[in-house]
Amino acid sequence: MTDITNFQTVEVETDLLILGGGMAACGAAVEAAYWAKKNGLKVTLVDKAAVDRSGAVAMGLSAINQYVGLKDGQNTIQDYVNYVRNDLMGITREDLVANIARHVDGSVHLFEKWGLPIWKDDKGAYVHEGRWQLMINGESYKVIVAEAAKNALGAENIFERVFIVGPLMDGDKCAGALGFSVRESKFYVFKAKATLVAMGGAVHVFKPRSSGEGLGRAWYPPWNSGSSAYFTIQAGAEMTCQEVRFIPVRFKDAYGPVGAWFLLFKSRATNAFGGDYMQERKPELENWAPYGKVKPVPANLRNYLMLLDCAEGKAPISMRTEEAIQKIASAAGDEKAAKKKLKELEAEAWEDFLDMTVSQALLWAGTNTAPEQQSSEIAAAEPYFIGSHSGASGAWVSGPKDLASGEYFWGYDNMSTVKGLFCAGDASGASSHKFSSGSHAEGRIAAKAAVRYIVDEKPSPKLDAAYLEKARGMILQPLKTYADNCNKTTDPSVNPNYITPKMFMFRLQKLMDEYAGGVTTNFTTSGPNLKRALELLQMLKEDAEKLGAKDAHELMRAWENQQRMYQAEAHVRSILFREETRWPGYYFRSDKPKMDDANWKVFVNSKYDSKTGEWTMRKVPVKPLFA
Ligand code: SFD
Ligand code: AMP
Repeated sequence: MTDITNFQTVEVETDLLILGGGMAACGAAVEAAYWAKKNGLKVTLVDKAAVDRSGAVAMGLSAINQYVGLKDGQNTIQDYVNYVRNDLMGITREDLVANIARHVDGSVHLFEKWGLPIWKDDKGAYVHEGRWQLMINGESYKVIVAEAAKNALGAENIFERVFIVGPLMDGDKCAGALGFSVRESKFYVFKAKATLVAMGGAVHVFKPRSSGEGLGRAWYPPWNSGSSAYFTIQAGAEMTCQEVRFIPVRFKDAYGPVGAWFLLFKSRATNAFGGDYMQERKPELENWAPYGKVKPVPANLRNYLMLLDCAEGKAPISMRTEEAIQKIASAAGDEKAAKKKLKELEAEAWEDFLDMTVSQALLWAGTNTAPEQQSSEIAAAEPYFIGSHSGASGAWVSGPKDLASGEYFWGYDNMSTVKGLFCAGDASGASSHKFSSGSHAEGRIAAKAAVRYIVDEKPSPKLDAAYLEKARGMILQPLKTYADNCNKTTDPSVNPNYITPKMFMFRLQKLMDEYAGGVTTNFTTSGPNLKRALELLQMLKEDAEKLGAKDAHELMRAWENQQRMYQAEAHVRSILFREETRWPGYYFRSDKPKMDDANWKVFVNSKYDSKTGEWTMRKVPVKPLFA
């Protein structure tokens, strides 16, 4: 049990505060260090874990999913913008996507320079998985990217294993962040002139498919708990696309990636009767025109066609690995060449998982799955909030001066609507398909702008001692609640005076699953269900004050789940506000089953007022950058 009276308050003063240590934060660190040196500024980075292996890339990756190839003339920025616009069913901030697209190759070239092995063909050209994706030997991807960030900032400016709870406000400006160590009894106050939020997306807001011991097994990392969303929501930043969740189709139960199979190996997925849903259900795509007719078919529509098969009793769905491997091998030439190619493909298939989803390789081994001999089951995962992949949720940020205007521009790239608060990676919204490389590039963009903001505006945040004391009390309260009550029952995990973080999480997940379109309802919801979800969320919010935590680790869990709860509320309110179904395959509103371009080809933005607890919602027009 942790005694809160022993908690020391540590104050750290800095110029630029980078929150998170993932892809966007590491990009930010490298860029900020360069500009900070020129301007004599201090940069501090805070990660809840260890930067070497934190965030979504902790296990490594087997592909870099965004590479535009501008130098070689492979593609144009407009090509990438078109791809993202189509994949998001028309709803995207093209200025933000273009800004990342014009910088992303630079990040990829840096990765290679720092030692990341990118596959090359006989002529020395990058091996593409698909049009935008490069194959890598990425087991140590994060370690390599982290090393550069750490070298740039210096160990003395990096705080690891410090969990950030929320913003430190100076009136309506962001003046830093508040958090605590998950190893020592320390409460942290980070005072900063500018703050860059890059604490990833949100996992485990919905009930996962995994249960029991496997509960933590998810596609995206369960330790990304909605800290970015909570931070920006509480700071009063306008949020966008909170309805645009992502549901990835993955190899079932261990969440192995499908990209290499579909794109590199050109595999098909078929239903239990051998039918190819992408072919058999093509006419359905007409209902979602013009996006249903584009190539590639948007990710949510690919999901949707598969889910229609499942709803008709045609599951399980299988990736036809054996068919794809045999086809490529036999095209290699005579029997000897085919055999050699088969061995090569077998190795590549296993490596694809070993590079980024080791547990999928273990599951294949444990189930005697030889991909060259038999197909393997795939399924839609549970919903995730991830603005950097094929979802779009995040803060509403300013675009760059040369590409953005009107409602899309207010001075500094990637600054949210709160002064001094910048966002990148999963934390910034409406600019999907940045993935690992684009998140790194966006971190660089945001950090450069944040330094410029500090130099131009010379902010001098003021802190109020009473405000800090109150915030400290609130953040540490779960420890006190537990300590005061844990001896009142024989089993401390069951106690009428507090709720444990895990039980709280189960309650959140159950209501989101059943009312907000989780796995149980085949991703279907409706107005009445969403209203019920809001009622239950309100009661959960009241009970959040009764969270109990036995130690610093549980204190982190307590706050992670409160962060998830706010992400959940933003999501439910946004789906309810958008009176149409635009992304079937991600979610379906049964009471508004059609897409309505006339009224809803707009962004749904939301804003929370932490003083009144009120949310406001509004539509913002989608303005194309390219015709
Ligand atoms: O194909 C706090 N991603 C893929 N990207 C690719 O480019 N190629 C792939 O092959 C990809 N695939 C993939 C991917 C992710 C995962 C999990 C798998 C497979 C299995 C996506 C990218 O990884 C993703 O887009 C970026 O990493 C996003 O970057 P960023 O910086 O927004 O998030 P992060 O890297 O997860 O970092 C978050 C950081 O925040 C810290 N943090 N720190 C302090 N206080 C708190 N409260 C905090 N909460 C979180 C984290 O520790 C971390 O450092 S494929 O299969 O899709
Ligand atoms: P994934 O492994 O599913 O995350 O996919 C990696 C990349 O390939 C992402 O950019 C996906 O959008 C893309 N992708 C995956 N499957 C397909 C597909 N069937 N058609 C087009 N693009 C795909």
